[in-house]
Amino acid sequence: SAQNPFPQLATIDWRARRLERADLKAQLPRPVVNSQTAAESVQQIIDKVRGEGMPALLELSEKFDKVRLEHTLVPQEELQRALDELDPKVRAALEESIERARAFAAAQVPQDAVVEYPHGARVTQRWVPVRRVGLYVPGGLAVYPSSVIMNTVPAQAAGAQSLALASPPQREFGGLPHPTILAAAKLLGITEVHAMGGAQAVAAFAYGVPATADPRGGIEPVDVISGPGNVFVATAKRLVKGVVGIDAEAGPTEIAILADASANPDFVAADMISQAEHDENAAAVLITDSAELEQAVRASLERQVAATKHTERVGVALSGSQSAIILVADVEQGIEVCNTYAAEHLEIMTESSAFVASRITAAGAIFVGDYAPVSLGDYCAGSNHVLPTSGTALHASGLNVNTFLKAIQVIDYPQAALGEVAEHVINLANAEDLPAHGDAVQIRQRK
Ligand code: HSO
Ligand code: ZN
Repeated sequence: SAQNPFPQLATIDWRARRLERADLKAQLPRPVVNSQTAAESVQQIIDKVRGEGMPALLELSEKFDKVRLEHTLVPQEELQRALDELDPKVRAALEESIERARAFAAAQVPQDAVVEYPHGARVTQRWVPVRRVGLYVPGGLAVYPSSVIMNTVPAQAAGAQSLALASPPQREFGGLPHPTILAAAKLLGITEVHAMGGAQAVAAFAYGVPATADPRGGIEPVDVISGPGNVFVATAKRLVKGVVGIDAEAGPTEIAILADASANPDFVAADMISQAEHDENAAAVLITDSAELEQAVRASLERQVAATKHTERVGVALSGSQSAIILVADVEQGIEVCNTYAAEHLEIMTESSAFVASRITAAGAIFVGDYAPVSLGDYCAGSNHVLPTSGTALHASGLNVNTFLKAIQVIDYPQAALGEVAEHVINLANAEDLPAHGDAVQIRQRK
């Protein structure tokens, strides 16, 4: 239809209605998710691996991945072979991606915070990396070497000593993980790769697997598990959280674009499609104050969706209730919508896009202007592509070196410095009816 091309994408018209924040939040397009379903079977898998170790792990691989292994550890020669056989163009691209990501991650390492008080007292916040990281990489249809980079680089920049990668064994590759994953691991300097997947891999990382007669058999427990995965992996990570740290749970991927009449409609449509290509539940939301832009984007979608490779998947994602064009009265209202939606990826294609971007207070990542599409950030911008989804950007951050760091507070008070505050400690201790707390200070005051 010439009047309203690509009608399967909904329009939400808020031009005449300025919603209060709570209503706005409730009426934003979001997918419906059910996450509780897998918990029981996943807990059983975790308990089994925890209780029986390597034999259980191998038995579960046979059951779920249809591969019978003798141990999980991938030989070093296989990592080298995968790298040798990698398409040189892909290798060059991965190397560029790694180099840019490393530069940005290195710059994120925080300085220790030190404060000095009278008489030589000093309190320090010292940043220390977690010792060991378990990185999960899915197998199956979506083989994303870029995600290996995005998870590994900040862990290495943080200074984690030990990094193990798990990815499901694949029948068609003789029980090894996908060769592109192995090649990416080799490029990044990862030497410990395990052919294991699903909830059982998460359990093995969280609780470790005792050594067996086979010296390749044991898996040391990790401190943090990161990386994407299917519903079983996500559920397992949630169930072991607390035993280990985890990165955020990733929901369906999403893009929001704030654009005005100055935006290029073909760029807007291309970026919506590129995100919708990920999966049928992916969300693409355009927020604009320009009805002309809306029509031009619809016309462009009509052409570009028909021409793209994954037409069907893209069509489903764009016609779902999670995707829409939201019409607002002005860019100001658009900013308010963006700050409530808290998109995983937010693109700003407006006049003064850098200024508009500076007014954004909730987003996983902001892509500024016409020449910073999300796909740049997915692969080669230097930024991380593991970002908070489903509105969690209201409180959470994308993957960065802090995910793999913890802060230790160091208290260093000489005697005179303690003397300076002794009275206050004793008085507060008494006020809380914890006089032994005060005594521990008093006993040090006797000369
Ligand atoms: N856009 C995805 C990341 C990705 N894209 C990986 C391509 N490969 C979620 O941020
Ligand atoms: Zn992507």
